[in-house]
Amino acid sequence: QFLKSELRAAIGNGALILHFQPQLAADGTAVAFEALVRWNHPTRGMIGPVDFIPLAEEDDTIVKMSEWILRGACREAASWENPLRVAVNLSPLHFRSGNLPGTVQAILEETGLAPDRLELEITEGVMVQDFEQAMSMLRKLRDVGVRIALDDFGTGYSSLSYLQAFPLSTLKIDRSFTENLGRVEQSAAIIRSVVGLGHALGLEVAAEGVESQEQLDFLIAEGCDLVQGYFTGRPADIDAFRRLTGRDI
Ligand code: G
Ligand code: G
Ligand code: MN
Ligand code: NA
Repeated sequence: QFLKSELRAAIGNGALILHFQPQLAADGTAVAFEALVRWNHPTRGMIGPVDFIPLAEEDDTIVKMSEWILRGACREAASWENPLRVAVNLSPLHFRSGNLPGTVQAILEETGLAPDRLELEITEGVMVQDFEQAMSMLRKLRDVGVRIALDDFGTGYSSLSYLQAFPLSTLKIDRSFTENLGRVEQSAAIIRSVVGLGHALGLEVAAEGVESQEQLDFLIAEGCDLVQGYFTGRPADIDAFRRLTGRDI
C-alpha cells in the first residue's frame, strides 16, 4: 500500500514524528516517557507504526528508521528540565543488526543524554530466537549503561530462566492483562504474581494499558511501580504535555 521509497524519504524530511506517553509512579508523578513513532503522511494523514514498521522491516530501512527514532528520542529527553527517562521500542531486526551498542553509545554522546535515562524496550521474541546472541547483545548494552525493559510481558514465550539470566531493568505487563481486570477472573491473580516475580528478581514492574480509575487503583494497590495508559496520559506530541502542565517537563 505504501511505497518504500516514500517511507525512506519520510525518515529525513520531517514526516516521521515522535509522540510520547508518560509512565507515572504510584504518587502520580511522571518518571518516564515512551517514544512512539507516527508517520504524518501528506495525503493519508497520521499513520500508526503497525502500518509501516513491517514494510520498513523488509530491508535495512528499519535500521535507518530506528536510528532516527533513537536519536530523536534522546535529543528530546536531553532538552528536558527534569531528568526523566525516555523509553524507546527496539525492532527485533534492529536488535540483531550490526553494532547496536556502538550506535547507542554514539547517540548518547552526541545528544549528551546520561545512559541511565534511556530505556530500550525489547520483546520476548528477541530473547527466544537466539539465546547466546541476545545475551551478548544485552550485556553490551548494559555495559553502555542503558536500561532494558521487557515489553508486552506475558504474551510471548519467555521462560523464567530467561528472566533470571538476562540483565533486565523493567518488566512491562502486557496491556491485555490490564484490559481483562474485572472481566477475566484470573487476570488479577496473574498481575499480582508478575509483580511479585518481578520484584523478587529485583526488577521494576510497569503496567500498560491503564484505561480506568478502577484499573489504576488495583495496579497501585498491587505494587506496580509504574503505570501507563490512556487514563494516565495518551501518547501525544511532547509540546502538548508542556501546554497541559504549563511548565517544562
Ligand atoms: O503507538 P502504537 O500503540 O500504535 O504502537 C503500536 C506498536 O508499534 C507497538 O507494538 C509499539 O511497540 C510499536 N512501536 C511504536 N513506536 C515504535 C518505534 O519507534 N519503534 C518500533 N520498533 N516499534 C514501535
Ligand atoms: O507494544 P507497546 O507496548 O510498545 O505498544 C504501545 C502501544 O499501546 C502504543 O501504540 C500506544 O498507542 C498504545 N497504548 C498506550 N496506552 C494504551 C491504552 O491505555 N489502551 C490501549 N488500547 N492502547 C494503549
Ligand atoms: Mn513499548
Ligand atoms: Na507493550
